[in-house]
Amino acid sequence: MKLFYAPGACSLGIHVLLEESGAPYQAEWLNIREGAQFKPEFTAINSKSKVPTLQKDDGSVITEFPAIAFWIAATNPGAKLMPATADGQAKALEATDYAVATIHMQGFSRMFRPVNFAPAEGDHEAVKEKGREIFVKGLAWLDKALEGKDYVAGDFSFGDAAPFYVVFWAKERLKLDLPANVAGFYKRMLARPAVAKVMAAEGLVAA
Ligand SMILES: N[C@@H](CCC(=O)N[C@@H](CS)C(=O)NCC(=O)O)C(=O)O
Repeated sequence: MKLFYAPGACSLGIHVLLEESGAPYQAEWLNIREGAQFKPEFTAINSKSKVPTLQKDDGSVITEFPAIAFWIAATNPGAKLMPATADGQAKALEATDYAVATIHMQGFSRMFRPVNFAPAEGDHEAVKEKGREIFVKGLAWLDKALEGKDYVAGDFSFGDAAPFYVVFWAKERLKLDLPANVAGFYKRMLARPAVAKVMAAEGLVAA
């Protein structure tokens, strides 16, 4: 199985889950800064031109963070990445979808790619400000979701991977002060051997 990733991108969460799963995998750096995602060699694998992309050993491909995260948890039962109850599974999916679809795609993307939301340069500051507002609101939601818990579904699960990468961006890229429960979650995540291994493999440093 092969994960196409870019260092510090949202694929970081899937990289962590693969490492946590114990399944054998290969991590292939796709240089999205230089446009490798648009080259025919890659679009033949994922026409969406995005990481994370997971290519299974039979050549079939899974795209979209939530789908990949769910599949890794479902196919590696021994790693206990899938919460045992329907309530726990719903919590894991809820946190994954909110982190990817709202905090990342609506918040972070507005801050880093304002042109995708407003073509006129004069509107970019307002777009960035809206993105920051969405991002900060997202962190506040996550803080509440983590109240009295170590991880979003109680025990560590696939549902922690997407919150992890957005919190990594909050702390290391946006230099935001993390709310208390989120700060505790980030510290616990960084202390996990699989996370430390992936951070090192991607050349990432947590301040
Ligand atoms: N909806 C996708 C989002 C993936 C995504 O936005 N990936 C970014 C990196 S964080 C990417 O590949 N960007 C390259 C590009 O847009 O050209 C998912 O859930 O996997």
